[in-house]
Amino acid sequence: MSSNGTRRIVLTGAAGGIGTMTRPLLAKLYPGLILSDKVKPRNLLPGETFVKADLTRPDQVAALLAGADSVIHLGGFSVEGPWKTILNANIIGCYNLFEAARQAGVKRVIFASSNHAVGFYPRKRKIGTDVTVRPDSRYGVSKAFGEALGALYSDKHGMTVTCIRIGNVGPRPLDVRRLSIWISPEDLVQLFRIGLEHPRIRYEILYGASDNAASWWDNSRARALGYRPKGKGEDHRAHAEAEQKKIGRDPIGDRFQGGTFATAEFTNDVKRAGP
Ligand code: 15L
Repeated sequence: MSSNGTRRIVLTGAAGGIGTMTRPLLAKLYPGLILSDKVKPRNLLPGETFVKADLTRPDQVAALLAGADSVIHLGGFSVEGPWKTILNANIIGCYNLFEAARQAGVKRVIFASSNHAVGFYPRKRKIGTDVTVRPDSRYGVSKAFGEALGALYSDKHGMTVTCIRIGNVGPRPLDVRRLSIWISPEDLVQLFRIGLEHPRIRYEILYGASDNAASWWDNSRARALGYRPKGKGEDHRAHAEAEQKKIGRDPIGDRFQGGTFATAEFTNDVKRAGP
């Protein structure tokens, strides 16, 4: 809490894709949001404050989180990349974030995990949040690391941590894979709100998906916490199928939930991959 009684909520990765889509919605719910990134987001809204921070610099992360009560951690590298990039942005950066949060007495952290932490599960299989992670990329491994770090800080230090395995955020599903994993910005903000406010959360992993009939995920835990997604992937099926035609078939990625993330750098026999 700040001295005037309002919550000090920090949003990392504020200049990125998800930050940009959710900021206007968050600004209405949580006036006075502190935005952070390596570059300043364009068009700061009234009430938003920007604090520049590089997640690989513990001193900068500590200064960012001083006095904060909650963090929505979207910061980091958001796709597959070279090991050094993933290591710095998503492993070291994520550690710096949780450790600075602990030192600052932050009560709640929402961690933007990803579907790519479980991207080698076959599309034929419906999975809950209790399955063993099967990352499809170094990026997916870094998200599994963040989830594990969240569990450690929750169990050891009493932090309230909500990990959201985000599918794909946008106004509508981009292709057939995304019909199963799409989430609207409004529904994602609903999940952020649960993470920021629900009184009974200690540590949770939730799927960041709208109400998609083609979903591969059992998101009953999110529903039990009050999540009522409004978006429906099926409403956009015609668009997604038309876009899919332009992409064509992918004999590896089409089998797995992670799609092209599973295909990239793949050298295995496809029958031996995944559980
Ligand atoms: C992600 O985790 C990425 O951040 C995003 O850029 C998309 O690639 C998304 O997954 C997806 O799977 O569509």
